[in-house]
Amino acid sequence: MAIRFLTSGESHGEKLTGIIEGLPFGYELDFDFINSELKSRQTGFGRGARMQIESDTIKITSGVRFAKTTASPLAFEIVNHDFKNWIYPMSITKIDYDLLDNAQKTVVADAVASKKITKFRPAHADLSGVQKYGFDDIRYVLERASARETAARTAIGAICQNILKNYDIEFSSKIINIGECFDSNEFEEYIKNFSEDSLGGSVEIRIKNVPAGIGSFVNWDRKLDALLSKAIISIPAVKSVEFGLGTEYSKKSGSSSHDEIFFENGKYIRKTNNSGGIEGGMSNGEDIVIKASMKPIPTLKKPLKSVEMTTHNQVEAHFERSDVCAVHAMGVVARNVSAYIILDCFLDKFSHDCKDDIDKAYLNYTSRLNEV
Ligand code: EPS
Repeated sequence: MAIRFLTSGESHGEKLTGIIEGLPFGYELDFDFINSELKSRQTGFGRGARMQIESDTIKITSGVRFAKTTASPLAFEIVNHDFKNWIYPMSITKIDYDLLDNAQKTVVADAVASKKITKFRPAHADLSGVQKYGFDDIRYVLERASARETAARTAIGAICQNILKNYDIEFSSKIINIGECFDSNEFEEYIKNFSEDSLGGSVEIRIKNVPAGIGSFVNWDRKLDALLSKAIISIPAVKSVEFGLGTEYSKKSGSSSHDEIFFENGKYIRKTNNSGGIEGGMSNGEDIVIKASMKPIPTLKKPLKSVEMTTHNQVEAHFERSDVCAVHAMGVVARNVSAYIILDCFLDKFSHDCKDDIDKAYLNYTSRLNEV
């Protein structure tokens, strides 16, 4: 492991914070690009009203000087503009009611009480989270188990993409399906039909120009597909990750599915890419092609049956403002967490602490790849 990161932040707290450690010295960052990835994560049909409140931009507070990485830990913040509406319910300090007059006391107490949640949402972290910690308020779970945190992971991945662009490594994502709809021209209309409900879907993430040999066949925990899977499955609501033909492989014979190897114009090539660019836990030089699928968002306007935690009465689940569909956003997050993994494995391969040395190691390696 060459790099690591940590994020913090609640959905309606003051801000998200991230720290990335291990970035080499000397990579120029394009702040517009990082912000454009953050903006893209906020778009897509089916997003809720929250996205009109936020306008995510990164504020880097250390680890960068004159727009270049310094090799020190890179820290950043993304502000939650909605926090101004949550100052009392999300207060970091104890609320000292003795300092308030009677009218203020009522307003503040009502604001805090109105945000307490006691009805579990099926398919959310709510119930298991409360059982795990013994919370008396589901909000403790909701705030951190929120997809809001993925803004920080997107910023981290965008920084990684920025660095990998120096080696022509490119990331993209596109929606394959939303619910039963596979026609991109019809996604908007399809989602409108579910405005009282929610929808999941699948995306394809494509990574171009990763040289062969990134990752490892030697140890289980350094396999590139294992690492990418872990990064993507940890995005809220993602339930499956596949590479290339993925689950379709299980229906095929070896002779009808494996990618044959050729040597043409001085290069090793494959004419098909059923493996999705990864063989034996390593990149093979073809595009890395990943399919990630997410379940419908658990928060529903017409809630499902659930239980109220203080009475154990059968009730309808909690509803609060939410998205109907976040499949596009999931694709943006997925390509960015993939960028983090690719950079980590890339730096394991070309392990140096500054750009000039990494450039030389990369050139030396890629120029001998077709000599074997
Ligand atoms: C989320 C609920 C919604 C989403 C949020 C994730 O927020 P709110 O409850 O404030 O309306 O918009 O996603 C984001 C804030 C984001 O940036 O992606 C949830 O419950 O997980």
